[in-house]
Amino acid sequence: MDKGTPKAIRLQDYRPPAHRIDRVDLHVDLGEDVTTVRAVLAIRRNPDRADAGTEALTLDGQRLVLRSVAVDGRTLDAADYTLTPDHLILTDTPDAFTLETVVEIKPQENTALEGLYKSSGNFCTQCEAEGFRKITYFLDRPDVMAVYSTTITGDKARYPVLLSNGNLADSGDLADGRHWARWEDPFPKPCYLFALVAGTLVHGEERFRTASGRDVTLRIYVEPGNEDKIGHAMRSLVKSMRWDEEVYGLEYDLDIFNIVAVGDFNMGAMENKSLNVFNTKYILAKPETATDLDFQNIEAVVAHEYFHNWTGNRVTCRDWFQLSLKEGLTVFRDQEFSADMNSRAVKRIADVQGLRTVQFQEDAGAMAHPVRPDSYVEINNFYTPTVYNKGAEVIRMIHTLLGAENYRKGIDLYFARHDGQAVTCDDFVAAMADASGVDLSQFQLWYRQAGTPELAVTGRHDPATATYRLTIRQTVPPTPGQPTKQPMHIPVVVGLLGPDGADLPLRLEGEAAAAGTSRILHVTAESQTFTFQDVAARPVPSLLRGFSAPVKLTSDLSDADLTFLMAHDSDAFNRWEAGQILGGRILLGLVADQQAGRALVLPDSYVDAVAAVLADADRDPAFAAQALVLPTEAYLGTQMAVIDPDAIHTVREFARKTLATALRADWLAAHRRNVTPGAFSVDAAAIGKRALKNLCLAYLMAAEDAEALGLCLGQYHGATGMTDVIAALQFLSNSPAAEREEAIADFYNRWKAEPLVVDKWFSVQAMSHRADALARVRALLDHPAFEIRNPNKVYALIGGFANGNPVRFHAAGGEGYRFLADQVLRLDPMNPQVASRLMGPFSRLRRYDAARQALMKAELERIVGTTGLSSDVYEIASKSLEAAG
Ligand code: B3K
Ligand code: ZN
Repeated sequence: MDKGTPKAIRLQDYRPPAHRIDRVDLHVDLGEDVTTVRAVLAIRRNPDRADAGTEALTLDGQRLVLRSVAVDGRTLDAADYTLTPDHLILTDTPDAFTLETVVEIKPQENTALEGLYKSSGNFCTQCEAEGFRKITYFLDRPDVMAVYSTTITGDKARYPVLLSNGNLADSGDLADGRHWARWEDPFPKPCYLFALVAGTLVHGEERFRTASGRDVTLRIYVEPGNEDKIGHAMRSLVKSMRWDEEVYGLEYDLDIFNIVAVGDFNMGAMENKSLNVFNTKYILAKPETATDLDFQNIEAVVAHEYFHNWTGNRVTCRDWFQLSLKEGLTVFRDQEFSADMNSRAVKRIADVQGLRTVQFQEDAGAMAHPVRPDSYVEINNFYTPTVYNKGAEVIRMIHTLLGAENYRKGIDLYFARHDGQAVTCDDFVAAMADASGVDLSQFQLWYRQAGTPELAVTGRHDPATATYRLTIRQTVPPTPGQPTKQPMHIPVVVGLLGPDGADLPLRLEGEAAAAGTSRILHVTAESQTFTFQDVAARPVPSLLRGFSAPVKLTSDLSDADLTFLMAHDSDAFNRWEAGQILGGRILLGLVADQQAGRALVLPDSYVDAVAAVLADADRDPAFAAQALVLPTEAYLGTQMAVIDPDAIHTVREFARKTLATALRADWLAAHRRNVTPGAFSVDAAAIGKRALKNLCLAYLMAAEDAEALGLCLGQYHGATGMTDVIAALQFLSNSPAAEREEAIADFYNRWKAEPLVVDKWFSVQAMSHRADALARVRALLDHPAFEIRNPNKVYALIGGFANGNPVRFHAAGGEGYRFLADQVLRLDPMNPQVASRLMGPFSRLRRYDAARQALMKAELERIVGTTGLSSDVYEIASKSLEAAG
């Protein structure tokens, strides 16, 4: 590190700010060389910090060229303040005063894409978490909330559109071809929600009338040429606004809601007050260029950012440790919205798959942290699956424990208490507990303890007493900094299936009557037994219905029990889950065979179970498409003590091929039945049929025969929608067929004008399991369409290889590791956030064999030994090394 080893920030050190800033008037003068920012701040001592006395005012500021500082109109001499690379410090200020600073910045040189930067010639901002300090001197922390006005001045021809938060108050023309606009945002907000956009943009527009009759203008701004790809995002926005009124009673609160889509963006999108800025990936869609998954992701991300207007903006976080207060809650909200708009079961399956692969891996690695972390070096490293997705599971569990009605009462109380405030996760839980009367004290451990809890369940039926006893044991594994854990409060939703497959009424010991056929068992101790009455014959338990808690569950269910659940469970999620458990068990058994050099044999009973799901597939094609996917390589890895990427890959491919051959006629028939002729549509039914059809094609291609290849090529050349085109290309990219290279070249030529489609082309090649994948990825770094400064390109090609191609990335010689470390070091000086986001696989090195660990360690040592490293990359590399021992 150039600045010495960066220091950890700790939750326990939190203090309210010594000063408050009530009002901000920003004047941003945009230039080609230099942009000038004049900030007029109304500052006063914080009355809640009587202990602060006359503490100096320490403003954050980075990479700013300070031109002047004035207090109450009096310009200060350099001797009157202290300037450091990160701060502007003023002592002896009045109790309340106006501070005016003028700084210069160079957005066109900002490759980190944090603060004010340029994308395709347009100005835009990204301030969360700590980017506002790169725009002006400020108290850059979320518990400082102010009312803003923003006046933007710029060249009218280059930047005809000038946008900021709130309502447009005034605008006008100036001499020399310049113009200006003043925006006023009446709602106090933390500076991370500030936004400014200026450029040449076109927009689509819609009107929305809120439940109480406010007329809102909705606009989506894009670069010219993309006007035809706005419709789906706009419809998604309207649906989210309506849903939030209906389900949460929350209405939009301003007259304008703007979205701007930009091509260079570090993450998915940003919820700036009334001016959301999006990665183009989550706005632009038409069937020719976007897949069904893209359409669904757009709907979810548009909703997510919109929902932040209340959960995040109106009530925000006190400090960044509380990030899950807004992110976990808002993810839960967008998941439920998508479930209501589409198939609930299929949505839940997809979310759980994501959680189990990505978040469970994080929980088992060097970066494991609680939903509310205790400390961080670089906050940008904590926008994680744990904070977002496990955080959403925590809210979901609260919803389960309280029930929908009490949950809503809790939400109402939360807003009644905290609207306009910056609060903590504890405040949220307190509102939930107070409104419902439910005791959540032990439950709060979910915010404090890292690691995935493990549940071991055994069942015993006693025909003599007609009882069924479920014994549940819980353990929470140690994680870095948390060697021992306390038992958690885990809601385990269960049902019991009778011999005919129907749900039994559930009466627990001590209860007078049965209460429902699905109920919550409150697991709160290390070991507990629950006894069900009136159970005449041995039932099959359906455990953790709907994945009611983010845990790893093992049980003594037999293969026959699982097959029974696959056929009969009334809980659709658990029908899928039973198939995954069975598939996982069989594949992991084969992995052991492979490691021991034994021949691989896929049991007939498993082939029959898959055949049964396939035979029933037309009833719910979207569900079947999920149920027929074998557990992923990443998921299988999470189930092993030491991950063996080669054996996992070999075994999974073997199983795919065996199923492909054994059920060839069935795959073909199902494929034929689900080819939808006629006009292309992206409704749920059509999406489901396409998913099933492409799954069948994937199996058929695994058999590597001429007929399958013919079907695949036919689909590649004949399809109208991107879902089918890219699926065919993906299967071809894994195939030994000579037509592979032709198709890859053809795709690029067809789509080179569409950057988001070219990203798919990079990913498909990066994730091909063919032996030459890394060589190809290296060559593609020099392809004219690859841009190292564009995050989407980096995530598609380098990220696609490191995260989406385990067998090639973990090649025993270590060349994948060397490649990733080289790219991290190349990217770090340009864009630390993107560099750091590529480091994920290294943080899990302890999960691999000694030889791979040593190779990864060597790369991490090379990274840590590099001078001038960002705190982002330094934190992940050093923590990964520490955990490696
Ligand atoms: N709140 C932003 C994420 C900001 C990430 C900063 N490194 C997007 C979202 O979660 O909605
Ligand atoms: Zn969010």
